[in-house]
Amino acid sequence: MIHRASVLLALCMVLGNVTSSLADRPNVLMICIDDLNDWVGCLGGHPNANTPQIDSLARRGRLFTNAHCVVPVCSPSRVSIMSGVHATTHGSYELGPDYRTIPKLKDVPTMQAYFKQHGYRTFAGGKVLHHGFTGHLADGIDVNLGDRRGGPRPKEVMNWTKGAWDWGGFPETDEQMFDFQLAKSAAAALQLKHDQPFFISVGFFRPHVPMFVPPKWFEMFAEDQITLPNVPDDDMDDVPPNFQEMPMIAPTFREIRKAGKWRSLVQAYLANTSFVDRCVGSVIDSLDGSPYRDNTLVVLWSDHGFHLGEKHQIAKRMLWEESTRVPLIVAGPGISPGSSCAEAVSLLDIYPTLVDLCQLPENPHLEGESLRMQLDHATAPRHRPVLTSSYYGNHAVRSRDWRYIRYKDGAEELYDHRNDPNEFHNLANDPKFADQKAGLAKWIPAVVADEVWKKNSK
Ligand SMILES: [Ca+2]
Ligand SMILES: [Ca+2]
Repeated sequence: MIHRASVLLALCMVLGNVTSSLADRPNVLMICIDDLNDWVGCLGGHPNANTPQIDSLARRGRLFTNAHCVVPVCSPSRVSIMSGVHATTHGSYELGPDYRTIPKLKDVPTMQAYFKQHGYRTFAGGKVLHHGFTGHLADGIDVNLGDRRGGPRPKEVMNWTKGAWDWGGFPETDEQMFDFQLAKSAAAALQLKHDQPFFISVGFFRPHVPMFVPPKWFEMFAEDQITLPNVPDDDMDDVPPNFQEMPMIAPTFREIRKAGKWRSLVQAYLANTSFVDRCVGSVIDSLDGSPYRDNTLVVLWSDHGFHLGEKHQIAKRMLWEESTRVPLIVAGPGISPGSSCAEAVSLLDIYPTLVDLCQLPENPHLEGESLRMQLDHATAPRHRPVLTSSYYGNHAVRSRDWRYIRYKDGAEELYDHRNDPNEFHNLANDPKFADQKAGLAKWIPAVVADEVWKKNSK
């Protein structure tokens, strides 16, 4: 009899543990921002940046000051984050195919689907995947928080040409902005009574072009007092021509400068960034006023950076620091506040980190590494640098202190960030750094997946 009671007691304890482990799992609030570079206060990328909400979030968790994207353009960056698979494996290196059409990802669950599969209720709204959670990917999302992106556009041109590349103070109020409405939806979702752990993904569209936000955000930055990026006239003299004159949809830096619009564009980017910071704050305020404040992991990232003149470029897709460096913050239970990590980390690491922190079973598809060690100890070293790829055959390797770039034709660049954070001095042709180059180059796979764009895009 005693024996039977002991067995029953042991069984109850085991069952109790299983039940409590599911209930005790942290919730996840993932905030995705579009085209936000390091012009946030806590990253020090621009002296006029005004982002109190993101800075405050950074102080309450771990700020990664050396985080980089997998591909410096929207769709492949987000496909890589949400699949946990690198571009050199899935083969999307440009603005291109929908996740669903990439053969290598056929059996790879999105982060959201994986969490749903393991007991989470999933919410998503705005721009999370570039093409949205369409087709079978929609099965991974329980609640859609809205598909609209950004905000309304004015009828007349304000500063540049009609279309995606205009900017200015429009519309009148925050409430008219779709991003702001999305923040409200996410804030409301955080106030619901949740009977199971949740995974909320919120994707804000600004500062992505067109850079229209209400005038009050522009008024925060007097155009004549803005600091312009440091762009030496001769900066490109020591750079191979590969990515200097890529045909882009964006206006060129030359065109922007010639039209006398550089200062105005910089102002627009700062204004749009402060607006999106406000949206982030609305969501975090709601979390803080909810019962989930102490049991929710908050992850904030941007899909890639953005040039505002640096390396004589406007926009993205390059392999330099301004294209690849992004904000990445992880805060929540068990993460000590107030310190930052300077190790090079990849957005590919987000999926395995969340799987690890939420104690989900290992997903064998994931190619990144959990950041748990850096969340436990901000100074814990990382041994694998970040690989960023853009257009088939071009790669950058970013370690803690160095950036190495190798283009498809073999042309190279090498920058020492300890002495040259602006990447002004290309050291690739100095024989003194041959070993340094070789050490970084070995992280570029000898064989990479073919580009899938042409076969699968419509
Ligand atoms: Ca983007
Ligand atoms: Ca230079």
